[in-house]
Amino acid sequence: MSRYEEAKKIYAEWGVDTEKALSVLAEIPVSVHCWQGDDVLGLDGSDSLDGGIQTTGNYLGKARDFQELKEDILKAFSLMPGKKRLNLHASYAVLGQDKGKVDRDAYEYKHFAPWVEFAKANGISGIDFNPTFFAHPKMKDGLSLSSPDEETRLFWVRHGKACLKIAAELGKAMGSPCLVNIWIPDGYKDIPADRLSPRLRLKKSLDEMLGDYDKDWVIPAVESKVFGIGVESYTVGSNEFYQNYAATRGICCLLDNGHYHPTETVSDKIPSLLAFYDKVALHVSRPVRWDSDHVVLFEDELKEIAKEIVRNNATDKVLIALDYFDASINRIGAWVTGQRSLQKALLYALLLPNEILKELQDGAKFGKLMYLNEKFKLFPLGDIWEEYLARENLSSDWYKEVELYEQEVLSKRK
Ligand code: RNT
Ligand code: ZN
Repeated sequence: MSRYEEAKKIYAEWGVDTEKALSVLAEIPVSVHCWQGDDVLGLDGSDSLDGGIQTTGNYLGKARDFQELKEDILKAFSLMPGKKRLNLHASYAVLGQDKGKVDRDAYEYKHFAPWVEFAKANGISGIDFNPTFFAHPKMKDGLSLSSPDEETRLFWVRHGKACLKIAAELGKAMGSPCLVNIWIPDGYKDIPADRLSPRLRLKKSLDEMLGDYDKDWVIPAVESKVFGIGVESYTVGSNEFYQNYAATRGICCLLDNGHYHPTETVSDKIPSLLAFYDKVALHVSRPVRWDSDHVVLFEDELKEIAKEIVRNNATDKVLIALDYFDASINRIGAWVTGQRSLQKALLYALLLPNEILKELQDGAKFGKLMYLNEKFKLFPLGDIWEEYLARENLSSDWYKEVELYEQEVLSKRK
């Protein structure tokens, strides 16, 4: 009997259907961020990052243009199992002749059509989109949508509107609604004299931006944050601000698991929001002591996040995206490791006897619940994972491909 067949029997004894788990896993879309390939620089002219987010490291082979980024995405995607969407930032506009002439408030669908062509040609199942409110000269004193300077604020409102229009086209072209995630870095390094006015301006800006968008093809979301480097004392787009905004405007919250106080967990926030919202969006990241955006690993909190998605039958309600960027190791390897970690966590959750575990909780059999949870940690997940990879024409020996690509392609980028 193969290792898979043996493992299948072990799980079946607890009523867990491994075949079902494998087929469900293969269909859960994961939106893979384009920005791991070039340290979040984008293609529209910025040469450094700001807004309290940082990449550290100087590993060879960063993608320097559209062509290289596409090549790298293809290489990374070829090593990732499961259904993939592509997550783009507005700063990845392919401007061509318009470079230096057209600013972010005037970007159009045509600047992203080449990405659609690329996505369609390569079996990518959808595109998601993010306005880029950072690393740009029109950020004034670190502020965008909350700026007290009306010209600045309106520039960024126009950028947001342009992005929502582009997103509608992206959604239609891909035949799948486009999640538009709004994150702004706006905040203050030190104790503010006025915490309310910036939030009122942000609220007004969002209302102006979201006044008219294509409800069939666009899913707007707002991403809160507790603090960023250089903006430690105050963040305009806080958790309370955005949750209330989303609830009153009928849009979606996006939870990034690097954006809360260290003992708060996004796994616990998912069911809290599912009690009120049809959809919840995620940025899966790995914060190490702060919102460091380390490569996602198969860790406990990731498993808890996956459990909340799977056991609440929310695989079509929770819109999963990845958000990490490491410039200190091979970027393709980083990309693949993070995406595979998430897939492993989803598989782990799909292979739990969730009904039995719930019954134990309801019957207050907490000792047995603990015993079973611990028992399942050592079940033969690895054998089911190998089978999943084999069915996706992949294997767990993938790093040699990364080494070869580094040798043949990345190391030649000087
Ligand atoms: C920043 C947010 C945001 C960005 C990306 C690049 O803290 O997490 O989602 O990481 O938009
Ligand atoms: Zn994020």
